[in-house]
Amino acid sequence: MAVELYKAIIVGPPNVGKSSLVRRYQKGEFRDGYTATVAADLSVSQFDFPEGKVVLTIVDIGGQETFAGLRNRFYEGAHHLILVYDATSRSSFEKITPLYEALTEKICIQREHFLGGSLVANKCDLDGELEVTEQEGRLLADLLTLEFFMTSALTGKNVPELFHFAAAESMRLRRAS
Ligand SMILES: Nc1nc2c(ncn2[C@@H]2O[C@H](COP(=O)(O)OP(=O)(O)OP(=O)(O)O)[C@@H](O)[C@H]2O)c(=O)[nH]1
Ligand SMILES: [Mg+2]
Repeated sequence: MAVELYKAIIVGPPNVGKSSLVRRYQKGEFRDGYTATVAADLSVSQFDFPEGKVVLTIVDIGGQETFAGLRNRFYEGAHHLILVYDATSRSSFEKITPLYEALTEKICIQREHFLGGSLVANKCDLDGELEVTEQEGRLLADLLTLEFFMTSALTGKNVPELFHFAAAESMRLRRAS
């Protein structure tokens, strides 16, 4: 059976939980402490669909400003974009639109060959501390034509669904093009 290879990039401001989402998905674990991702981390996941196997490379890009110049290098050739904010941080939500615009401006992620993506509201386990409503998140996702997920790397809520969508949507969009 054919194997299809896709690349997903996971992008967002620092400290929103990008690496934690990947760690939860890949290893089924969660860590409390924060270690900023230096430049980027790569991992690979496999998915079995009725149509065939998908191998998804997940590029987890460090959000710190120091890596701003480097980031563009990792965008190249991406099939799927996962944009993450922290639902307990209004300022992280406000950085999503400029980040999205910067991404789409780059040669490698122009709308016509940039395929699919999701907007992710992470840290949804912190009920009492939410600074961004679900409705605001959904509105922005609609505006940017992204799927919307409310996740928690701590509890694992919607984490498999997020990465499964990335693989399935990459496959679907390639077939549709
Ligand atoms: N309560 C809660 N804390 C979380 C969640 N996800 C991540 N965290 C915490 O948030 C902090 C930042 O998580 P990281 O995954 O390192 O954030 P990041 O987006 O990869 O940060 P950069 O690599 O600097 O871009 C850590 O202290 C995590 O333990 C979550 O879903 N719920
Ligand atoms: Mg990280």
